[in-house]
Amino acid sequence: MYKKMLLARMVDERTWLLNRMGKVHFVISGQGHEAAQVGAAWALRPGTDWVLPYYRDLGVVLTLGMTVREIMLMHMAKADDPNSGGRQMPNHWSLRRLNIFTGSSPVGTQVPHAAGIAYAAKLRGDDIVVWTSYGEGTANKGDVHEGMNFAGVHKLPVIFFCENNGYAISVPREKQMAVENVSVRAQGYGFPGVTVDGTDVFAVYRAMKEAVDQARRGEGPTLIEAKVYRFTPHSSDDDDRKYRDPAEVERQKQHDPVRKLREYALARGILTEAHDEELRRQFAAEIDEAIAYAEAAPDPEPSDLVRHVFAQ
Ligand SMILES: Cc1ncc(C[n+]2csc(CCOP(=O)(O)OP(=O)(O)O)c2C)c(N)n1
Repeated sequence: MYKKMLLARMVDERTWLLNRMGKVHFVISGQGHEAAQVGAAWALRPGTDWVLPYYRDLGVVLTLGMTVREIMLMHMAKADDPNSGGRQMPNHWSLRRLNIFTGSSPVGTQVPHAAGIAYAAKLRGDDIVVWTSYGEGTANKGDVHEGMNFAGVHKLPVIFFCENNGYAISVPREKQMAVENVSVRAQGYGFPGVTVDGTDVFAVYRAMKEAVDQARRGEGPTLIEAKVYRFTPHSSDDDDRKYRDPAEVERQKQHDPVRKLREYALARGILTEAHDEELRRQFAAEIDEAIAYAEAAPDPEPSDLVRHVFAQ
């Protein structure tokens, strides 16, 4: 779990440098969300269960098995990008071999799709669960409520996973909803809702395991709300100093999930400083290699522009 969280952080940090170098044009980060993402993905069966993530879910796709090369091909919009052949915005995750379902840019549209896939699985008797994620701002969209209602009525094997980082771009939580926790809404749809500390990978995994087991037993959906904090601006096109105090961000870094797990593992002798150094060296080399690979890869052909847009 630590390896995946560290790799997600290091890939994410590197994309900001690539952005400043003019090599990738848009970055939307998961820094601060790593424990929530890795803890959630850890409870799923890659390539069997269906996953409808949202743009911050770098830690999810890495844990399921997307490679750093594939991620860099996406960032550089190359023809071999398996997410969309370089045709979607970055972080619109999609990978056939891992059952990662392509998403749209309007937020929340993945939620009815997740309920629909879960409904199909139930009708067919397929032994799968469906997992979908979104932020707390998106939790207020009609699509999310419709998807949850449908899933509650039909007791579908679907897990709704809200990564609540307290902001929808510049709008703080208290201006988005009149309740403290998104999870209370599950009650209105007839299934359990829990709030977990999204900086604690074990707490997230525990909640996920329970939800996954329940879904597999045919007992229906769960809403999990993971409370996290976003350390970066909303995206590389956002200036977060306009709506939050940099001191708040610094304070929140005391709960940095990657640092927390590192300290936990060091204190128990599971990780040593030397091993950690070695991991960081190894990941930096893997990222360097992936960037070089993606830079040398071919761009999409202009003539392919509408491939996958219209049926052929
Ligand atoms: C339907 C729709 N409205 C607005 C937007 C613009 N938009 C993109 S991301 C975002 C914020 C979403 O916030 P939240 O769901 O809390 O997720 P976070 O980015 O905080 O992780 C908005 C408003 C959009 N993409 N789609």
